[in-house]
Amino acid sequence: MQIFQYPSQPEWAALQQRAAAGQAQDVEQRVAQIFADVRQRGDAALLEYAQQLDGADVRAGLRVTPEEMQASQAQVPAELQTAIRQAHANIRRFHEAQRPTEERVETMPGVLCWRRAVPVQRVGLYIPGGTAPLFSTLLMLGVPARLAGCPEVVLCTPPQKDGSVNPVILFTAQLLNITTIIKAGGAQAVAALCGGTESVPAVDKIFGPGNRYVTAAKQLATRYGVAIDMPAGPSEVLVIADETANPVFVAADLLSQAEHGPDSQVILLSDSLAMLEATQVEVQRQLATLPRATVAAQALAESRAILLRTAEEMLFFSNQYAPEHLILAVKNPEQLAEGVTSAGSVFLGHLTPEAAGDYASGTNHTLPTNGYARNYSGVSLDSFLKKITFQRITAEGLHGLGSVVETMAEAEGLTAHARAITLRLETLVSPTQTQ
Ligand code: HSO
Ligand code: ZN
Repeated sequence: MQIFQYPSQPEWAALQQRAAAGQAQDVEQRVAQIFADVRQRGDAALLEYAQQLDGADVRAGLRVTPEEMQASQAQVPAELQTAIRQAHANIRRFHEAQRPTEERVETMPGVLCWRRAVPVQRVGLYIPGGTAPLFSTLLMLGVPARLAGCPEVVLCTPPQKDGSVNPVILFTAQLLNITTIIKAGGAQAVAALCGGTESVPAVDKIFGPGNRYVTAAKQLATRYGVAIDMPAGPSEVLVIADETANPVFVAADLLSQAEHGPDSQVILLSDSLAMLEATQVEVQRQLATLPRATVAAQALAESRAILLRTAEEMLFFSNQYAPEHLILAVKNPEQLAEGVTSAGSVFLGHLTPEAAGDYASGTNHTLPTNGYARNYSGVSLDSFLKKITFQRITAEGLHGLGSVVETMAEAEGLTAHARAITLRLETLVSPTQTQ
């Protein structure tokens, strides 16, 4: 982790740069082929891709059976079951409080307007498999989907080599009452959700992280009128640490981000050179004992430790960078937090690691990366709801509002609009007449 001392403002841009994103053209082309294939051949294509890309034979059925669901329970250690249940409860509690309450508003006498939150009817949750199947992500997506009341929730996850699905994912799905589970991964799963196949229901919105292929496929899905949660990119953390921070904790936080992937982004800001140096030493010490040290080391090679002059300067830097996760390892975190204008999720104080939010404190860990925290929020209950507006106008209301609309419509040259009012007003005898 290289230390940069007091870079001048013009040098900041380079330090805030993320690794070149951009989809490789070959990925896009391959994904487009997979899309076309799945849309044309449906399940048959999914079976082939499972064989080819996951090395799994799922000819016995693309859908997880109730028996498989039941069997998963026994395969998850009791301690892990308890932990997942606690995390589930906390995430539920936090997201339940996000339920919007809306009033009916009488904007003028007799003009009543209101809004109702309605769940997205069919949602697809994508959970990657691989070396680290993120069942925690299933909680983060499944809990708000259920609270929102989405009638159809479809889970797609790649099969393991033996054709089964990771039992912890199944256990978590059961907890969430998700029963439509498809053994399909990658771009082919996204393609299936987007339009449907014999075994896979079509959905209206697709959520969840994934590799470059999944990301490209989600982007393609939007062209078919299917919404996605947010543009995805490698995970990232920015830590602001003053002289009161504990380098051991700070190093652990940086490493928990770095171990996610070789392209994870890690930035440390401090106004104390001693803190940066101590953390640098500590990172190397802890790295040596990590099972995913190779991955973390790759991410750290691209990471930066930056010495700045004041808390204000660090905050300014962070807001410009707009990190997915921001850790405020400082003496007075509440005060600093007030000034945060761009970040996905913020962790205050020395005892609040990002890992807590990644798993179990209650907040969502599906967050905007790649600077999107400037204009996007993380996943929440809202991501699974649409707000429909309603209105009803009485005779009194039409008398009050009518001339306003007529005047504006005429000014826009839209006579039929004006007439929609005028013709009604003509039928009304008195302002008190209702309906
Ligand atoms: N830090 C990841 C979420 C995660 N961490 C899942 C552990 N498991 C992206 O926010
Ligand atoms: Zn994490």
